[in-house]
Amino acid sequence: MMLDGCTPWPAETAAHYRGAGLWRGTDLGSLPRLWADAYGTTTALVAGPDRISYLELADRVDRTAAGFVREGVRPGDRIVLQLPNTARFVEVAFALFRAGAKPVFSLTSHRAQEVRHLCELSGASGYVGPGVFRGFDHTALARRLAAELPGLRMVFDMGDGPVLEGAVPASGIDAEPLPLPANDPSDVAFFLLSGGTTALPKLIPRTHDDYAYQTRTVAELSGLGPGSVYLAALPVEFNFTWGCPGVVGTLSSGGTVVLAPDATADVCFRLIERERVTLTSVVPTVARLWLEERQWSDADLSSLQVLQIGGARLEPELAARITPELGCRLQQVFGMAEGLLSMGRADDDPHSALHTQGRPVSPADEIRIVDASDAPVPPGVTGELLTRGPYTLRGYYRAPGHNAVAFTEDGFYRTGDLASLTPEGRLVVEGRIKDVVVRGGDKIAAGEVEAHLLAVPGIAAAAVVPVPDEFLGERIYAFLVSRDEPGAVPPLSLLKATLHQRGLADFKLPDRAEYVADLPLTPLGKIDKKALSAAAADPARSRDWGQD
Ligand code: OOB
Repeated sequence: MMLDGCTPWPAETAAHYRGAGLWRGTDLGSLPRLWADAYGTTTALVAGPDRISYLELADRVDRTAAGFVREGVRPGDRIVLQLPNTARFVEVAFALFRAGAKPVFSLTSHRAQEVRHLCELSGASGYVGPGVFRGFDHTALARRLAAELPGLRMVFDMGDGPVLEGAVPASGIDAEPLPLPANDPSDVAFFLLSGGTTALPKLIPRTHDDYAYQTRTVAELSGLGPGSVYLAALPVEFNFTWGCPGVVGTLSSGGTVVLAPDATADVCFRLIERERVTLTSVVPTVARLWLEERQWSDADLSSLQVLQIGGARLEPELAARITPELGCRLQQVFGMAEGLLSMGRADDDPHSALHTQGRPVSPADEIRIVDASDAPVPPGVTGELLTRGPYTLRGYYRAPGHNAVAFTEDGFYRTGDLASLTPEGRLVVEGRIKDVVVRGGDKIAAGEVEAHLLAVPGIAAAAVVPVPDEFLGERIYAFLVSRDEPGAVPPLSLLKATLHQRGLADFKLPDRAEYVADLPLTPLGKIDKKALSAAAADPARSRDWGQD
C-alpha cells in the first residue's frame, strides 16, 4: 500500500514487476545491516577525516533510528531532510527509513520559500538540518516555520555549533537500538523534488521496491563491486548522486563512497587521487571546470575509470575532450528524479558514446516519442518523450490537478523533453518543451520565479526564459513590464535583493532583467516564450552579467 496522496502502479503491472524479479520486496531501511553482514569492516563512507566501515554505519543507523523514535518520529511521518554531503546525510536518511519515516530531500541552497513549501506540501512533522551552514542558520528558519505550522513538531540540528532552544542536537538522536517494524516495500521510502514546470516544486514519491530496483540495476550495468570507489561530488540529495548508481548503488555493491564537500576541481581532484576513486558523476558545467583545471593540475587521476555526465545537455565539443584530457571513459546519463534513466554502455561505439544519451537502463522501461497530438513518431524524428516503467512515478504526491496533465491516461509520464531515437534504440535528447531554465545543472521553474517577480511592487508582468551561456549552459533572463513609467522600476540588483529577502534560493535569482513595453503573445494569447528566448539570445544584448 502506498501512502495516501500517492498514485500506485496498477495491480497487474505491480504483479508483473514482482513476477519478473524486478521488485524483490526490499526494505531500504534493512539494507545497512545486510550490507554490514556482507562487507563488515570494509570502508563504506569517507567524509573529511572520517572513515566509516559498513559495520559502523549499520550500528550508527540503528542507534540514530532509535534516537529519532525516542524523540517522537513515527512510521509514516514526513521529515524534511536538508544536509550537505556528509556521513550524517547517509546515516540520517537510512535511520529515517529504519524508523518508517519518509525523508523529503531538500537542497542545502533552499531557503524560507522552498523549505516552507516542502514542509507544507509534505505535511512534515519534522525537519533535520545542518544548523548554521555556509553562513545561513537553518535551525532558526526551521524554528520559525515550526511556530507557524502546527504539524511541524520536531526540529533536529545536526550541526556542531550551539543548538537553539526547542531544537534537538545530533547528540540527542542516539539511543540503544530498538527492534523496529519492517517497511512495506511497495510504500514510499522518500521523496525527491521535481525539477518543476509549475510555480511550486512537486514531490516525487520513490518506493522501497522501485529505488532498490533502480540502484541494483544501475550498479550491475556499471560493473560495480567491492573495489569500486564512488565520489559523491554533486549534492547527495540529487537522484544522480544518490542512486544512479551513486551512494546507494555503491554501498549495495560493497564499494566505498567518498563524500566531497563541493564539486570544485580543487577538492575533487585531491579526493580522486587520495582515495583512488574509480567512478564519479557531474553535470556538464562541472565537467567544463574540471577540464580547465586539468591543464594546471598535476593530480593523479589514473584511478578514475568512468566519468558520468548528465543533468543537462552536454555539448559534443566538451564530450570529445573527456577521454583525451581526463583519461577515463565518458558515460552520458540522461535521467530525472521522476524515474527513467538512460545511459551509455561500456561497449558503445565512440560515435554513440559522444552523441547519444545511451539506452534506458531497464528492459521494462517503456519509451514513446510522440508528436503534438500524442501520435508516435518514427526513429530519427524528434518528439516529446513519454515513459513509464518499474521505477518511474505514476503521480506526484498530493497533486491530482497536475497529475491529470503530466500523465497520459495509460500512465505514461510526460517528461517535457524533446528527443529522438536512433535506429538502434539510443536516445538523443534534442531540447525541451517544459518551461524550465537549466542553469549549471540546477533546474529552475520559470513559473516559480515569475510568481516572485510579480509580487515585487512596480512589476505588472514577468516572463522568465533561458539564455545560452558558455559556462552554465543557460542563465535566467527575466523580461518585465513595469506598472509605471520605465524610469521608476527597480534595477536588477534591487530585484535580486528583494527576491533573496523573500526567501527564494539564490540559484533562482534572475541573471539579467530587461524592461519591455509589453510581452509578445502567441496567436493563442499565451506569452510567446520562444520569441523572448530568441530575443534574450540576441548577441546585440550585453553579456555583462554582473551589471544592472
Ligand atoms: C537529473 O534529474 P532532474 O530531475 O534534476 O532533471 C531532469 C531533467 C530531464 O527531464 C531533462 O530535462 C534534463 O533534466 N536532463 C538532461 C540530461 N539529463 C537530465 N538534458 C539533456 N541531457 C542530459 N543528459 O537531472 C538527473 C537525474 C538522474 C541522473 C542524471 C540526471
